[in-house]
Amino acid sequence: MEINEISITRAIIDRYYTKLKDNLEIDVAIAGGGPAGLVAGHRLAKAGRKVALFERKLSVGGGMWGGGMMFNEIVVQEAALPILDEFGIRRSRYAENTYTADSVESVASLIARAVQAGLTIFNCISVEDVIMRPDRVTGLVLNWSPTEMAGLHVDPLAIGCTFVIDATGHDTEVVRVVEKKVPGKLNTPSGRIEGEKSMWSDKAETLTLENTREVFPGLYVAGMAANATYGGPRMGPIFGGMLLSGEKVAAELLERLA
Ligand code: 48F
Repeated sequence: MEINEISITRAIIDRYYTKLKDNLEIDVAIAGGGPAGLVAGHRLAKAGRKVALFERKLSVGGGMWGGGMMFNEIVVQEAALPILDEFGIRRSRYAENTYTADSVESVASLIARAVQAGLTIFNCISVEDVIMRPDRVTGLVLNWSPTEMAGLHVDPLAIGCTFVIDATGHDTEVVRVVEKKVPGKLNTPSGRIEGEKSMWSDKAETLTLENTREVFPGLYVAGMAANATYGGPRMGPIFGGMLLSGEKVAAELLERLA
C-alpha cells in the first residue's frame, strides 16, 4: 500500500496525545533527564509505578554525553558498578576505585533501559512552575521549550503527581521556583537554597547521596540538584554519585508510595 502523508500525521498525533493524556495524573514526575533522573525513572517504572520524565532539551542525557570537557569518557567509582552492570554499560578498570565507560554508550543505555522499563519521557518540554496546595507540591506546570526559548507569551499546561523529583542538575530549577513562589520554607539549614560550592570530587560524591531527600513536602531533589540545594560541592565528570542518587530517591519514593 502506498505510504500516505496524512496517515503518518494522524498516527503521530494520535499516539502522542494518548501518551500525554495517559500521564496527566501520575505517581512521580521527574524534571530533568540527566543520569540521576533516568536511573530514578527506571527504578520507579520497573517497580510498576506510573512515572514520567520531562526534559527541556531535544536530547535526553544531561551532562553525561560530554564526559569531561568533551572527552567522551566518564569515570565511575566502585560503589556504582552494580548500576552500570544492571544497565548493561560496559566499563573497564583504570586504577583503584576508578573505572571508565564510554559516555555515549552510557547515556544511550540509560535511556533505552528506562523507557523499556516503562518510563515515559517527554523531551523538548520545560518545567516552568509547580502546582501548589497550601502545604505541598502536587504537580508540574509545563510548556514547550521552543515557546520558552522564543519568549512567547503562551500559557502552560499542567500534570498532577504524588511526588516530584527535581533532577535538573546544577540549576536546581524546580526548587528555585518553590523557594520563590510557594509559601513556606525549604527543608535546608537556612530554609533557602544553600547553593553549590566549588569542586571537591570525593566529598561531593558522598554528599550527593546524603543530600538526596525531600526538600519540601512532595518535592525531592536528586543528582547535582541535591548538592546545589544543600550546599554541597560539585564533583566534575565522575558519575557514580548521580547514579546512586537516582537509585536512592526511587527507593525512598517506593516506600512512600507503598
Ligand atoms: O545536568 P544533568 O546531567 O543532571 P544530573 O543528573 O547529573 C549531573 C551531571 O551531569 C554532571 C555532574 C557530575 O557528574 O556534575 O553535571 O544531576 O541533567 C539535568 C537535565 O535537566 C534538564 C537539563 O536540560 C538537563 O538535561 N533541565 C534543566 N532544567 C529543566 C530541565 C527544566 N526546567 N525543565 C526540564 N528539564
